[in-house]
Amino acid sequence: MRKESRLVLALDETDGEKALRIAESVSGVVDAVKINWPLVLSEGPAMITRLSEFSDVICDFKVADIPNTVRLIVENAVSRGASAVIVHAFTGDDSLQAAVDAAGDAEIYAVTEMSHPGALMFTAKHAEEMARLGVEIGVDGFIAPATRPDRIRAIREVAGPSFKILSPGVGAQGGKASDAISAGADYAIVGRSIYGSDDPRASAEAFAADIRTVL
Ligand code: NUP
Repeated sequence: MRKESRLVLALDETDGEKALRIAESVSGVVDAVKINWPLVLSEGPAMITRLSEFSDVICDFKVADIPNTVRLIVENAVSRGASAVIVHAFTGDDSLQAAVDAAGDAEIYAVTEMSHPGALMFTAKHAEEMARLGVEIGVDGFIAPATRPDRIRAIREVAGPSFKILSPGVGAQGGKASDAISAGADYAIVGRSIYGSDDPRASAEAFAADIRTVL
């Protein structure tokens, strides 16, 4: 995955044509596009392949299942053009291992603590343990919350310098991209504040400019 602007677009726009237009307009500004169930369910998995023509595509499927099902999902996403797949780590070592084995040259990112308030109930309490498991198994990186930069720092401490951290929760959820990067994230993930704005490219450029202030 490219590492220039350190910005990843979360493309949760459910209108396929609009999503493609936005992806095209921000290509070159964002390092990757992350898609999630809203777009895939409304427009079909062919969107993975179509978007992969513009940039690296991260499939945020937050896979949480038994190892065989994890393998089937990751293989399918990668064969359609995904450069990376996001999986949950709470499923344990065998499921996480299955994701890494199935990914081949693609990357696997494991969720640690999520960015929303409810994350404090369960994922936050086990975030460091999940990061340790990811390090042991050899995932490529972690998802950690831009809404709580101190928690990005905690995950970075566990992961060390060689694992990537992608950080959602910027903009609509209240986090700041430059704060996430300063706290140790490699990339900030931004959704609604870019794809929902009147000028997604200008908005992406503004987030990229904010990130540049701390690089
Ligand atoms: O902890 C997480 N928080 C989060 O928001 C893990 C995620 N994968 N996400 C995703 O990032 C979320 O599902 C959405 O696709 C994106 C954030 O979008 P927005 O709040 O910037 O619109």
